[in-house]
Amino acid sequence: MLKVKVLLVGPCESGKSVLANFVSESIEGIGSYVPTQGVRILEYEKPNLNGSSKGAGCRFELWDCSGDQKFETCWPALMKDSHGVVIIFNPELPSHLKEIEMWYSCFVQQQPLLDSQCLLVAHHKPGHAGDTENLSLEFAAPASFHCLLAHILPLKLHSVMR
Ligand SMILES: Nc1nc2c(ncn2[C@@H]2O[C@H](COP(=O)(O)OP(=O)(O)O)[C@@H](O)[C@H]2O)c(=O)[nH]1
Ligand SMILES: [Mg+2]
Repeated sequence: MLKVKVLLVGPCESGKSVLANFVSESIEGIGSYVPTQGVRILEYEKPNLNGSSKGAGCRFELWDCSGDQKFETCWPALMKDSHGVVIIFNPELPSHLKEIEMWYSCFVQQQPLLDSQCLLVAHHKPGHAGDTENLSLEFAAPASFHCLLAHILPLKLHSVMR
């Protein structure tokens, strides 16, 4: 079975843990904010990647990293052997916009990873000013993740077969 390690990084309170829980179908619901300390690792399996029952399976590790830069000394250890990075930010917060470049530089450019192994997610919390149609994470997140995985998996398969 293939193993794929994907990091979720970005500013504090951007929705990394909510997104990680949702994608991995974790039972942890959405409640009051609990800052992630260091990292949480969530695992989930996709038994057949191409939709047929005979396809190869894949085990995903989602590394839900803290947005607090006090954990910066741990970042090299978190990044080791990762196949993809998802940067999540809240586009309504100017402080988050300023931070994106730093997260991209540290987690994508310095590894280095290809841009096709990186996904930038602008995550609006429900109830924000432009939320007229009440589109939520439930609709946006799986599509974005599948886009990222579609990029990462061929690269991973290539490295396995070499
Ligand atoms: N209802 C709802 N609340 C959200 C959503 N995204 C973030 N939140 C709220 O924002 C808080 C912070 O999100 P969290 O994922 O913990 O942030 P991070 O892990 O620090 O990036 C959560 O405790 C939720 O209350 C969402 O899609 N739906
Ligand atoms: Mg968190």
